[in-house]
Amino acid sequence: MKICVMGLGYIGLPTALLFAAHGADVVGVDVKQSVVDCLNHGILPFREPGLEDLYCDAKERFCARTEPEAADVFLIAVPTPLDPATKVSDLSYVKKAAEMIASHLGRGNLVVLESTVPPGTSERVVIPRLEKSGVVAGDFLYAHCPERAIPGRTLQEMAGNSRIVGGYDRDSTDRATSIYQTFVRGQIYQTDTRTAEFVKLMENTCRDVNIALANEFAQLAEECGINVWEAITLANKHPRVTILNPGPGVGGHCIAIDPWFLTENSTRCRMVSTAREVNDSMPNYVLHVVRGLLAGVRNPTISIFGVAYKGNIGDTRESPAFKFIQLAENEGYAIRCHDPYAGEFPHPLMDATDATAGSDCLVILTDHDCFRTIEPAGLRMRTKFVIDTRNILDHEKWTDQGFAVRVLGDGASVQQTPLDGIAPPANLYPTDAARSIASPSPPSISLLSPNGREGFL
Ligand code: SAJ
Repeated sequence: MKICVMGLGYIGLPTALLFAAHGADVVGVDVKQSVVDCLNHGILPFREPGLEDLYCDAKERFCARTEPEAADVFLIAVPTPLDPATKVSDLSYVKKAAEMIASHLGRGNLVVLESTVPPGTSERVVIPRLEKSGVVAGDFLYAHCPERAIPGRTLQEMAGNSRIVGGYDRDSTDRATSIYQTFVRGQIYQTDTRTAEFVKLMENTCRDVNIALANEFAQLAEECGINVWEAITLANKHPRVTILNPGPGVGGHCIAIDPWFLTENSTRCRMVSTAREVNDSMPNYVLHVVRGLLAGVRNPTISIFGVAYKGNIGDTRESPAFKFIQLAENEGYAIRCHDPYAGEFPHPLMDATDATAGSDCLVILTDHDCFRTIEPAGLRMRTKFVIDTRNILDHEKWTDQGFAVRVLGDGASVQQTPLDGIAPPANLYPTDAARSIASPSPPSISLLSPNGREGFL
């Protein structure tokens, strides 16, 4: 069996290599010559656990090209970005891939769309372009099989997770099911193309709404003086309750994007768009907390630990760090970033010591496991404020080292009016000059201090 995979990104490349490692002859196609050249020299364009070993198992049956060629199966795994201005899906890569395949498509061939798309896209956009080949759907087979793999565990999930196969007709569904069974150990569920498209969006939207609820609970808990992390743990003891974790926002190419694919053709998505708004506002909320701590500090510097969109990966797509940094710089804060996983990032990435030397507030934005074991004693900050938006630090260790720790959603540490009558330490605020960062002072925020009593350090 010969398979042509269109798009060698985070989904297309692992999928192509899995098929090749399980006996298919695979031609991987990517418009980027650099990606093709790298792969044909055994260099992988991104890091993912297990991918190098898989490449070794697959390389005899895999090659990369910039153009498709005749094959038994064509698989489309190209990006479907969101137009940030209109919040509408950009299907240009999918259209291009379908047009490129059309010139090689023959009777009996199967075309599978893995890219995430709005419901109805297969019928309205992809199949008509494939039929420009002169072969009509039914004479070629077609299915939508949305990927469900999470970055950081992509290979295990591609093989282990259950899969949805939505076929144009019965033959298409059965044919697509049989090719995935070459490496998928999970159950394969069959349906039609439109339902499969909808299911994919439901999965990611459900997660986004759940995270938005957790983020709202975090803000409510702060107002109520409650530790949301403890509360969520207790609530999740209920057999029918599963609340996810709050955080500084939702990133990645999926959960932050896909809900808009549901709303773009509908006027009935109030909850879905509200959840997007809540999650997109979390960087503002974190900056609001920073502003409260650093109100009046001269030339304040913020150290950001973690620019990847989530823990233990280097992927920064749609990361909340982008918005947080933009907002903070607009308010005049100097920014320093540290992330041991991230590769390219518009802001220089420093080591932990340089990123914190002389800074005023350390903000944990990404839940990398390595941040859990940072040694605070080694950090030379001007003012020792830490905001843990992921609840991953050993807070006692940090407060023992003289740091004031503020945990997102931990209202137990947010007692109102800590500043009244407490003189700030010397030279923290310039007495002679107007405060450098004149911003509306948010409600004062108390801090966990070494002796457990509120107060300044
Ligand atoms: N996040 C929270 N709180 C949580 C869980 C996640 O704030 O409790 C944040 C993360 O920090 C990150 C974002 O949400 O910024 C998304 O991370 P994620 O781990 O939830 O998901 P992704 O985007 O890495 O992968 C998702 C997965 N979808 C679901 O779990 C429903 C994956 O299975 C999909 O294949 C993938 O999207 C995709 O490609 O669609």
